Amino acid sequence: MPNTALYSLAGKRVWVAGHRGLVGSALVRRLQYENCTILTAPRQQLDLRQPEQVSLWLRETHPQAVIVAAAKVGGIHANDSRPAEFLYDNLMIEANIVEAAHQHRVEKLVFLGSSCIYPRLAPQPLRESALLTGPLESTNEWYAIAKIAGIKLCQAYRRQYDCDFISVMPTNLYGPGDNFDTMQGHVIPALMAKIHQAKVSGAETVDVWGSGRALREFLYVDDAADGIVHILKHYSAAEHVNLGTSEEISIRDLAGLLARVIGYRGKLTFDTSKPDGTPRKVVDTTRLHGLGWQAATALQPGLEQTYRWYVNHHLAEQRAIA
Ligand code: GFB
Repeated sequence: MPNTALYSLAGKRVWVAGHRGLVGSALVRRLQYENCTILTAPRQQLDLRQPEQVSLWLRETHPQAVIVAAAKVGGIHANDSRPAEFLYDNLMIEANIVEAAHQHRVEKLVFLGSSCIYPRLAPQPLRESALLTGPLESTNEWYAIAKIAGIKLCQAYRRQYDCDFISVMPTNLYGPGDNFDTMQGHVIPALMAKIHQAKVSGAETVDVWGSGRALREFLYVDDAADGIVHILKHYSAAEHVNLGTSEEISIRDLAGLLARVIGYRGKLTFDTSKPDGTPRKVVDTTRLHGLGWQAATALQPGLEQTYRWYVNHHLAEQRAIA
């Protein structure tokens, strides 16, 4: 591991944009172990799609470091059915934050991309250099275009204004704080909620979308936050850095593992009228490992921790509201 950080967080004011989301809330947990002041903006006070509000927020709070964890996100169905929101909201959020960070002389900015930025049929594992080498996956091309634009914004501001803005490209994330909506969420929280409901109601089958043959890589969100902070401190260059485990699993095996973790003994059926999305998506982590970081949480313990959080916090909170 490189011993000396290129950028020290000690004594710095760090704004986590999107602190209520899956990654943002994990970043707030992680940054508590750094000797820094964490800044977060209440959503009712700051609409990140409004440039004046973003500029005013930076003028008033003057952060020295910014992590752009704010984004309109969702699973395959949300991406496929709300293209305008996924493109417009994400373009506005990232453009406003990057421009305001430049205006207000932010020392270090980390932008978070997504593994859907790579071409649908790019060689696996996906190297950073595969960006913009072929057509995108159609179910999430709108989100992907916005995320590619975010990476390019950081590169452009670095090149023209010498800003230390970098991009990290996390693989599919999961963990406490995820969106467990069965229609809008990603595969892990959506299937966890569906399988749990089936267990509680005694349903004999659970519908898994697609053929089950698609391959995905998953990173536990607290590992992702730790990796992002590590990259923030140890990396400064135009090209983005993949953040993942390089391990993949089929959706069929993932669904079986979830059923075991949840204790569901019914049958899993595959609904092939629903899309598989990208057939395979596993990132190359050579650059990440070169920076001296790798993930600590294997998939099964990560799913067990997430399930405990889902039952003890998410469902408990919902019962309290009802
Ligand atoms: O997680 P997911 O929605 O996103 O779906 P993507 C992953 C795979 O799980 C797909 C299957 O092959 C789905 O068909 N799947 C099976 C399910 N059952 C379910 C279910 O109940 N819900 C969901 N959501 N999927 C997203 C992109 O792609 O990945 C975003 O749309 C973003 O742009 C994100 O990049 C990380 O991996 O297909």
